[in-house]
Amino acid sequence: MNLRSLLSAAMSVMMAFGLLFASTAFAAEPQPWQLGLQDPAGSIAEKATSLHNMLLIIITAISLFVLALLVYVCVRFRRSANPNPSKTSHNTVIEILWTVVPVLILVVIAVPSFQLLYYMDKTKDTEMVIKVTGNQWYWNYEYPDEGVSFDSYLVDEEDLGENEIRLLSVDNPMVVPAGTRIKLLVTGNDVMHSFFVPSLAVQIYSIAGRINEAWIDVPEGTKKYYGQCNQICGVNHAYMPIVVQALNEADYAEWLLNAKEEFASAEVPSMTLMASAN
Ligand SMILES: [Cu+2]
Repeated sequence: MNLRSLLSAAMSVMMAFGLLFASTAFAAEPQPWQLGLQDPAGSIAEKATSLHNMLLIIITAISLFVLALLVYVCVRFRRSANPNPSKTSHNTVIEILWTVVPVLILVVIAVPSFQLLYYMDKTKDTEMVIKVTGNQWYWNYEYPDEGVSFDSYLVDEEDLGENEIRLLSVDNPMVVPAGTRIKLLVTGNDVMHSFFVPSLAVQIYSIAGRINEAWIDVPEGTKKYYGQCNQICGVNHAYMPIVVQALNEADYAEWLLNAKEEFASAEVPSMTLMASAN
């Protein structure tokens, strides 16, 4: 078996593993003994996952290639097999190769990376806005166009209801309509936090005095997407989870109606403000 067929065999094994991980059905929450990423939800997460799978194949192929070279050199040029080592110090062909090939690999990686970066950066096609504020140690969600604002706290272990998850469930989730592109304005009130929902592939710092922008592409279907603050933010850092609850249009409208009564924000909604200015 020559080196090339060995490499292509290794590549096929890796691809099979990549497909295995990609196709395993995970919920939008971490699973015990989980390997790989959570199931992607929405276009951003799908693009991020396929980029990750491609990178996994490339880095594995490179690692195996380097390992194979090392093993070959150790065996072929060991003292007993090669008692008089050559004094070669330059080889133009191989020097060009080990410069050009890595450059080409980086280009292959850079093109989809930049595509994804610009895709994630483009918040102008979003349909609604939610302002997310990180606090020590809970999240606040504000719907500026609806005049709704509420805090979201961890559900204590002794208060867990049915289907609620220890350390991940919250009292008031961030409710969103399914099948919607949502712009997130993320800011902070005290120390640095980070809004991270793995299945939606959103991870963005929440910093006091600064507003960071991101967007999520919530797919169709009633589902909960779990996440956590992932910037070490103090003693209760582990106890400020995130739940994004996607509801169908009718349920969302009903939730909004109740929320407007229960969570009416003290501030004047931006739309009313604009109307009164005219
Ligand atoms: Cu935090």
